[in-house]
Amino acid sequence: MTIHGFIFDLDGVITDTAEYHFRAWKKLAEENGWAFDRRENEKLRGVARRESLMLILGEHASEYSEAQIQEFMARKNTYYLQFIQEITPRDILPDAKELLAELRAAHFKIALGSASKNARQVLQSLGIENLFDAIADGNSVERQKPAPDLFLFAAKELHLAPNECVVVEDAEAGIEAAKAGGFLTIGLGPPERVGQADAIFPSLEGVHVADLLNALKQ
Ligand code: B16
Ligand code: MG
Repeated sequence: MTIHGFIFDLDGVITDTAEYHFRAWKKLAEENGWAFDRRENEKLRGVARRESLMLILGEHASEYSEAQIQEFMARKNTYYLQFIQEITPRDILPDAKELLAELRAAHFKIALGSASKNARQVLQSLGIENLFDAIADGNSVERQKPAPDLFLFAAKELHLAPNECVVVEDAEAGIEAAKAGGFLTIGLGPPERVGQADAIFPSLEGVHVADLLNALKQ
């Protein structure tokens, strides 16, 4: 099958919102006396909001009511929204914007495939919303990564079949989701994390369209 489209994850691929997610969860954890550090935060990479909270609470999750869980998620999001007000176009990861522009010039369709419910706002702050033909975010589907639903939604929006699209992801759950949906996959990061991908790059820095296509040929 010929490749006609690319679906990009947001956090860890186009920008590093992970730092802001960390600060927001940390603030909530401190207010409640929960243990939470950067090592724990690494487990939340690409994981949706509710599942992230469940990972932080661990076996203590059952001690809280649904109303409390909802309040924790809302409070974390309020903090996160405050922190991401700092985001500007300078926060785009090296060469990500250049690659998006190169893909557009080569007539590939481009979608976002992010678990975040705040993805649109982040893209606006980065000033690159216009580079995407479709946006699939945390509001688009019920089942989150590692279920393939988000990427299937994105492909549908692009009017492409999964095997005509490449998913670019930095999280293990994201690669798993893409593979489950029948997509080609590019993993960004260490093999321990994205080793299941069809091709791996440390990041998008210095990466051009030809590099992606060549890496997928093998
Ligand atoms: P929100 P991605 C993910 O973004 C983040 O990696 C993850 O840490 C976060 O919990 C999730 O979005 C949900 O974000 O609370 O803003 O809805 O990597 O899928 O772009
Ligand atoms: Mg990510």
